[in-house]
Amino acid sequence: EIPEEQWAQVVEKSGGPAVYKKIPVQKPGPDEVLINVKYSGVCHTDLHAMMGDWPLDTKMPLVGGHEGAGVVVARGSLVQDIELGDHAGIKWLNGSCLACCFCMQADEPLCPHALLSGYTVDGSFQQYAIAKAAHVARLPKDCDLEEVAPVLCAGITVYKGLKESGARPGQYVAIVGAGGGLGSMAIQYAKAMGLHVIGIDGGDEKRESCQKLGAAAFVDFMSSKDLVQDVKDATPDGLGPHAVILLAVSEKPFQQATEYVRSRGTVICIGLPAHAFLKAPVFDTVIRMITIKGSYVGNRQDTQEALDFYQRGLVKVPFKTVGLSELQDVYSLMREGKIVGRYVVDTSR
Ligand code: 8ID
Ligand code: ZN
Ligand code: ZN
Repeated sequence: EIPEEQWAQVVEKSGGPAVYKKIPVQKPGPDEVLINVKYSGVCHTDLHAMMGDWPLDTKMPLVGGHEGAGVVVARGSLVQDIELGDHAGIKWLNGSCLACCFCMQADEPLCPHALLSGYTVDGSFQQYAIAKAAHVARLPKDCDLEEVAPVLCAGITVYKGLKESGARPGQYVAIVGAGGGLGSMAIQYAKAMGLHVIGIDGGDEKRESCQKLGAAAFVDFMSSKDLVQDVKDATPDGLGPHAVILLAVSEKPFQQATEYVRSRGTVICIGLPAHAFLKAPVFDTVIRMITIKGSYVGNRQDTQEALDFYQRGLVKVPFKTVGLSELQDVYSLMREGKIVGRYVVDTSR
């Protein structure tokens, strides 16, 4: 039975807060499914969206959330390859046109008509959410919806970023922001891909978490006297990591990465601190042949591959679960940088 009304977290003005209240349940269009969201991960992007951090407007009022795992409860007339009762995931890319030059090449995150969950369309911080059937993640029937939720953004994004880095098995990768949601996942994907991981983050709790998840070395950005040297020293020949995955929500590490990346290495930018700029010395970038790239979520194939790592037991983010009603408290902890791993919200409370 699909109710007329449901609980949701609604942002009513840029800057927040999110308000826990009842709103109507929407009906899916012909090419859409309605998903009864059971659990949703809380990504730092949701906080950026509420705060209006980026030069791209959100819808308003806005239901955030884009790591939603649940059960398909209704589908439009054109939807054929997904059944009622199937497990499915709502990810950042809610829909795309499937016809532009980017969609044609499976670069659908670049689609100029892309719909973004919890940003330009309502997302998964509600009990019933809509997504385009073509884009929902197909989740196996036997998978734990609470545990898999963070794979739907954090997992897909870091998996794609690691692929974009071109790092090969046996090489070293620095993960910056390694104690956070994306970082905790990145350590494990990197390890599963045969890479050595240097985790960079701040504080003992994050150090312990990174080491437990498999980082070979940890550099504390808050206490290190010479971060660039410490990162280089964490590689056996002292020449620095072959790739750097930038997940931090601050500008400084984006300016430092080209200093410690190995010659011919690649710096992958994923974190999206507000109003930040990249800066690198031209001389070094040229004579050390450094590549600097952006990486943005993943396509449908990346999604299923990232989920496959989870299914094989290779990745599992450390997470804490609270009620959807407590979302605002999660944002407070996130703003203070106090979250190790991910928070997941349970939409039933
Ligand atoms: O597709 C994309 N590009 C994409 C997808 C998903 C998320 C981008 N993101 C962006 C988010 O919008 C956010 O800006 O990635 C960033 C990280 O998201 P998150 O992992 O959900 O955030 P978090 O859990 O708060 O972790 C951030 C970590 O960075 C550390 C913090 O201590 C925290 O553990 N950190 C900071 I702030 N400054 C640091 C520094 N100077 C740092 N770590 C190392 N050095
Ligand atoms: Zn996200
Ligand atoms: Zn398109």
